Amino acid sequence: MDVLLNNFDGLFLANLQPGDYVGFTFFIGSMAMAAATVFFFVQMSQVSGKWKDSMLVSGLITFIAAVHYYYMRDFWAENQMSPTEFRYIDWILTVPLMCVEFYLILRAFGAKASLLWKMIFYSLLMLVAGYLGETVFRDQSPLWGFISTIGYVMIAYEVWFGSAKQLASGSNDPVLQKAFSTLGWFIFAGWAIYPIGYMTIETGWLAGMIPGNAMDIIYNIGDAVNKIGFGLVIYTLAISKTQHA
Ligand SMILES: *C/C=C(C)/C=C/C=C(C)/C=C/C1=C(C)CCCC1(C)C
Repeated sequence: MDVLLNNFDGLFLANLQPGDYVGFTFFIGSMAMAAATVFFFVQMSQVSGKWKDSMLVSGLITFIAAVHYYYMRDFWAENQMSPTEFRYIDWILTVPLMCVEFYLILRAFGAKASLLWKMIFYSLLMLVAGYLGETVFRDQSPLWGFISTIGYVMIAYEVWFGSAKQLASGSNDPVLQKAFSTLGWFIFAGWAIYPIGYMTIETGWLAGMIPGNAMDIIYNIGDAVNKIGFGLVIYTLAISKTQHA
């Protein structure tokens, strides 16, 4: 009977214990991402033409995150350890999709696929280096964090000063420019939340100043701000373009 129950036990999700704040942020994350997904998919029918693609991508970003948060919550509850692999698989899917959002809104103003691939390349550099710094080369996490930051800075440069910025400026479309610059702020300030989390690992520059298990809380806040926030900016843009088209 015991054996049976023990095996049976394995079929269920691990429970969060009272006081497990990190675990609860995973739980809240999965709910928030799921709710945002429903919202973005439902609103797809309210926007016109090409804006449906943008809304679809917003919904896919939060959907992929919702599924990963479901697994991350379980992994955390079971092991009280960072679900690093789930985390980076989520990011490696969703960050390129955020690059796709930029491409989609700039396409009408001449964005080429090369801009998209450039941004995706920078994001892969950023994420692969971050992953290596958190896992295989944890002893040299500052070095890998630095390499990762190069990818991050290149993306920010592209959006603030590079060809993406020039396309937005040349659009002569104040509504689009406003949304574009808000997305730029998400990259500059919202994405900057992540390196703070990374620096809390034991070899990081903030080790000891912020408790070690703060990393997942910081990443979870970053994801909520950036994935849902980004989607809402796109939604606002799509709705106003639909009404004033
Ligand atoms: C939805 C997920 C998003 C927007 C994830 C973004 C992740 C980053 C901007 C991560 C950046 C990192 C650095 C700039 C240096 C240290 C390592 C990372 C990967 C945490």
